[in-house]
Amino acid sequence: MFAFMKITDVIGREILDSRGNPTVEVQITVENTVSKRRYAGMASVPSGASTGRFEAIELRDGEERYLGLGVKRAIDNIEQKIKPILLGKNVLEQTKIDRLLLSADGTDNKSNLGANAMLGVSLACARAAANALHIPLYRYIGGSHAYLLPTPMMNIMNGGKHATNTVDFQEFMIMPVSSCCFSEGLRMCAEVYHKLKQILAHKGYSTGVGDEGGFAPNLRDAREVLDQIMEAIQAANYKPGEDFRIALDIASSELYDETDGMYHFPGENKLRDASEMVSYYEQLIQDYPICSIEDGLAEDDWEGWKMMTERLGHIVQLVGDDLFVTNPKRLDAGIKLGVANAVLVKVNQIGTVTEAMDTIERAQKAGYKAVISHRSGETEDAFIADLSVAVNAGQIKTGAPCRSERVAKYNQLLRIEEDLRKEY
Ligand code: 2PG
Ligand code: MG
Repeated sequence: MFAFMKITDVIGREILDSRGNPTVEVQITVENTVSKRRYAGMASVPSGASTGRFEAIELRDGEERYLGLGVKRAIDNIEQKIKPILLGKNVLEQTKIDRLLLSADGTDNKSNLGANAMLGVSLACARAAANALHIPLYRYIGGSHAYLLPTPMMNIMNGGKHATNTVDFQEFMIMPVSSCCFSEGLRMCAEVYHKLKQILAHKGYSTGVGDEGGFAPNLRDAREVLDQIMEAIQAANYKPGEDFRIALDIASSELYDETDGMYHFPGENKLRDASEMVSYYEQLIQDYPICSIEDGLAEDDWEGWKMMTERLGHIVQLVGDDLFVTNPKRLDAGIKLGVANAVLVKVNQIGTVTEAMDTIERAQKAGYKAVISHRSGETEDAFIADLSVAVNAGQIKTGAPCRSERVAKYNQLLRIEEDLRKEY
């Protein structure tokens, strides 16, 4: 007899994220139509601070409770509009489920049902399906091809919108390049993180952390931050360049001012135009072992991006975050124009598992890298850890080895590494 996993219940609930703001959690229950056994899958939705203008819409209530950030409307949409459509459907048909969500929403930016409502359901369906089949989530999503643990892009110094310090770049990340495996890379990163804390404390800087767990002292500019990181790498007995490279997320859309077309660096008290930004990166790349720059120019500056790709694309990875917003259409446009050479993948920027997978596939087919990423507002859900292995992304950005919502992803990757070692 043909068995399928029938969706029997869909529950939405308002929970808190790592910044103390409400977010959506979804619980899906399914029943094996032959054995009658029941399984459940739960997932929750992250939320950004430096959000791109072209991201799918996160529905917020705008009422007094939670300072306008409540998600009761999204929850109502899950229980009143999405649940009736999904009851009785086969949870194993992820693409079909996501298509149903898309047509029920009927907008380009998911403003009707809310990308937070849709993503919660989409993720929870994938997890319920994996649970029902008794296979790990990464295996369910990635099939037999999933084998690669990602290299952490570990954010150890926070600035921009993720901290209240004077640092203008948003993220300074270390990437272990001489490690044999994920667990060793993670250990090396954690060692550097602790050395960095000692160094900052010794120099009298604050060791308080920003939204993604990186330190957030008041330093003058990127060079001063990078100098501390180089010192920490060496203090941990590693060699900058040989053992560690540096990835930056400038999040430059936040620095860009449309009225004068300039990038404003309030911490440095400086203005730069697009070409000066790229020259600035060229100098930094010469002086530090930088291998990746994310959102080096603003989300709408396609011409600037083209110039930047021509000047830097052959020496470093150029990652489009606000530029592509995990959207297959925007990525296609970028590939056609030859801008960037990597895409940042944040599931909530697009709102369904199927569309995120589509973006990843398009990137990989075009020779672009796909970097799987958390948001600055996260939960304990480690879905993206599984996703990174499922698609053999090779890179994950999920914060410092500090704050449980960040560490949850690293810990899940440790479990997956153990699992894969048994298989091979
Ligand atoms: C980014 C992200 C994650 P946010 O810009 O890449 O680090 O930040 O979630 O605030 O958009
Ligand atoms: Mg970014």
